[in-house]
Amino acid sequence: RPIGVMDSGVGGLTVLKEITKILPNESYIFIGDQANLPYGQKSSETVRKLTKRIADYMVEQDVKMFVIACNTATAAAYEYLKDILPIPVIGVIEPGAEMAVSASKSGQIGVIATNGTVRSGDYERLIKQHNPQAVVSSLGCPEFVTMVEEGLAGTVEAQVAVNNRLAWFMDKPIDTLVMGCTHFPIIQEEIKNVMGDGVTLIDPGVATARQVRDYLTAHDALAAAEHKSQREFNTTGSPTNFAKIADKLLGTPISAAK
Ligand code: DGN
Repeated sequence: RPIGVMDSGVGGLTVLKEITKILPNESYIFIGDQANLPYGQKSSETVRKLTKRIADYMVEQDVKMFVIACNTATAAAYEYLKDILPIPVIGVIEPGAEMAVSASKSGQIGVIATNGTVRSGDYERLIKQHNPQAVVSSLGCPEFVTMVEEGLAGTVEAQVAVNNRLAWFMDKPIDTLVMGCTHFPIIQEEIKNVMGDGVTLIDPGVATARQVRDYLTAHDALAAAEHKSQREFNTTGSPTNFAKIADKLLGTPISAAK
């Protein structure tokens, strides 16, 4: 049975990439809900409904696990879905918060995310659960999502937008920055250029992938070594647009269905 992975758009592919790196034999169904993007500006009730709709579809497809590869949807729907779905659910915030706490020496941690994720306060709450002394500075960067969806990663325009927005951190002595939106690892070069070597960038997708592997291992649910991996990509938006960004990111030609 495949693993179901969802996001509001192409951002979740950064999480899928990390999962497939350590679990290459598994099969995957990915859904980008691009017709409803961005999630970051919607109310948490709306995001919960949209995420539930995709979760129900995934259950119909008989996936063995549902990975919410979107921070905004994790904040809005993880607690709710993990109680009602008949399959295990994994979100990106808890693994990301834990990883940030282990990486930070000073306990001064920055978070960049959508406004929805910042508003939920989940990163701050979970980081402080692991380190009560931590000081968390969170900044909403909703325009980064649109930029990535428009395929602007790697352009001067993207660098300028990142420089302008992240200038906010210049008077904050953070040593760790969480990319709390799954679209952001796609512009991590731009982010690194502004933050410099003194700040460790955290990609929650890496920690999420480990959690997926650990769960499946503990429950004896990994695909057999001889299983041939199949990957299916779906979007509720434009398949051509999706495939273009997905190709670049995953390095293999991808065909997406609507
Ligand atoms: N990729 C999503 C996240 O991690 O929060 C957000 C994208 C969006 O819909 N704004």
